[in-house]
Amino acid sequence: MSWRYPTRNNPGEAMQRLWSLVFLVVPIACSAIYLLAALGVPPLQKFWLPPNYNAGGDSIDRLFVLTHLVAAVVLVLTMGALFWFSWQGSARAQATSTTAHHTMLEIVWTIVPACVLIALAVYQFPSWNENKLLRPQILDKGRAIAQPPLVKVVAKRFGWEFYHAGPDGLLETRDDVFVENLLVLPVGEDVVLQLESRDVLHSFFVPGLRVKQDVVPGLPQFLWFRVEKPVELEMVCAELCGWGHYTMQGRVRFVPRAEYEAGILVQRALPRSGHLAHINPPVTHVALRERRRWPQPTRGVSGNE
Ligand SMILES: [Cu+2]
Repeated sequence: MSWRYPTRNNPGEAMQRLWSLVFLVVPIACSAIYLLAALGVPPLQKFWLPPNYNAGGDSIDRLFVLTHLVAAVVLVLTMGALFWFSWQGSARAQATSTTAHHTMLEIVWTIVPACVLIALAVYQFPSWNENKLLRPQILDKGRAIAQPPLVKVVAKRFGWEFYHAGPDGLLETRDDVFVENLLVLPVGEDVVLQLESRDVLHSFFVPGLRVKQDVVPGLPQFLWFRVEKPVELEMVCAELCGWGHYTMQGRVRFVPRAEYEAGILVQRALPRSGHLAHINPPVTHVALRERRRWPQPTRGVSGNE
């Protein structure tokens, strides 16, 4: 290949070369940032996912990495081709290609991505089963039944209500314990949550557990996970649900079973809107209380949010 430097005869060539370089430099810079974030290099590590605490989250992480590797290969190939052809084209801007159609090329770039997507879909079956289909089971009078939920999570504009099953272990009974924006759960066992919405679409997202589930009005959902050590994690709403969507944050705290049960008993003695305050009160409580004092939108005016 031979290329010419810009001349008076071809004044647009320099600009075309500049754009070719943009196609090369932008993906390289983005990929470098992405790679450094994945490797945990500060301060870029905050762009990556936090550590995973859910046993079922490992398969999701493997799927995440594999999907990104596939996407990286596609990115390098397509951006490389884009750079190469635009650079070459800029050197012979006046030349006109006679190729309008290439059947074999189109067959290849349709079948190869289709095969890759099918392979990814098959690869994720076990993870989907573990995290979405095969709810943990318990024995009830010698019969295996789906494990009942321990907490009912009610999403609303703009916050989370948590109804913890009381000492009877059942939901929607008189001994349920209500806590707002703080979900307390036991470690070392499978936990099932029942998700409901009081108003619009929300999404229950705990990055540290790798769980994200849409919460749909009128359609209770179930979600399960297992955490092996005490930890407190961030919880957010991942569905744009209105003006205060960004304030819809909560905490999920995993404590030993004994501490969980003691907390439930203490909580039952408190007024209905109290918190599990004796369990190492979090700093976030102040912020969460403040948030509830925020003005609420007037009824009827907020329909288009
Ligand atoms: Cu929301």
